[in-house]
Amino acid sequence: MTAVAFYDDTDALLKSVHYTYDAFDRLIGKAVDDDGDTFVDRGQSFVYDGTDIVLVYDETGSLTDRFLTGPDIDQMLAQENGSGDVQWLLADQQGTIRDVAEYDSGTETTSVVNHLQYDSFGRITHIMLQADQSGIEHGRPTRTRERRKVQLASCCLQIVT
Ligand SMILES: [Ca+2]
Repeated sequence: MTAVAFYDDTDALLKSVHYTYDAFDRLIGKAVDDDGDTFVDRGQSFVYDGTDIVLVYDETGSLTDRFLTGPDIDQMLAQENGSGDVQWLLADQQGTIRDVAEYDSGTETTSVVNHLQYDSFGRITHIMLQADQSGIEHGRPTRTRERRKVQLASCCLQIVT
């Protein structure tokens, strides 16, 4: 699939998404026209190390995410956002990410900021987000920035927009 277009009942273009692949059939680019005016509104470019995405850039060429992967299949060890915040993904004995730890360079401490629970199909059922320094917010599936980051971390084979 290289493109998806959405039309209304009068066949007016509402939105389109174009995908670009390299010679190894890896997704290397995604361009989205959110309003159907044929101009790209946002996009992403992906850089790989083998089969693993290691860098993600936005449509302006700014680095938005960087991933540190391990030698195992889909083994993601850490991710860094464009602001330089690094999160370490702590897996269990089966490689499932259970906790996310973040290093705070200001306080020189590392703390668990997310705890993940899954159902029997591997879908995230609960995310416990650290609300602030005073405690843990027992979460429900949300669409917060943290959840997006977790989705990227827990399924590095998928590309989440
Ligand atoms: Ca547009």
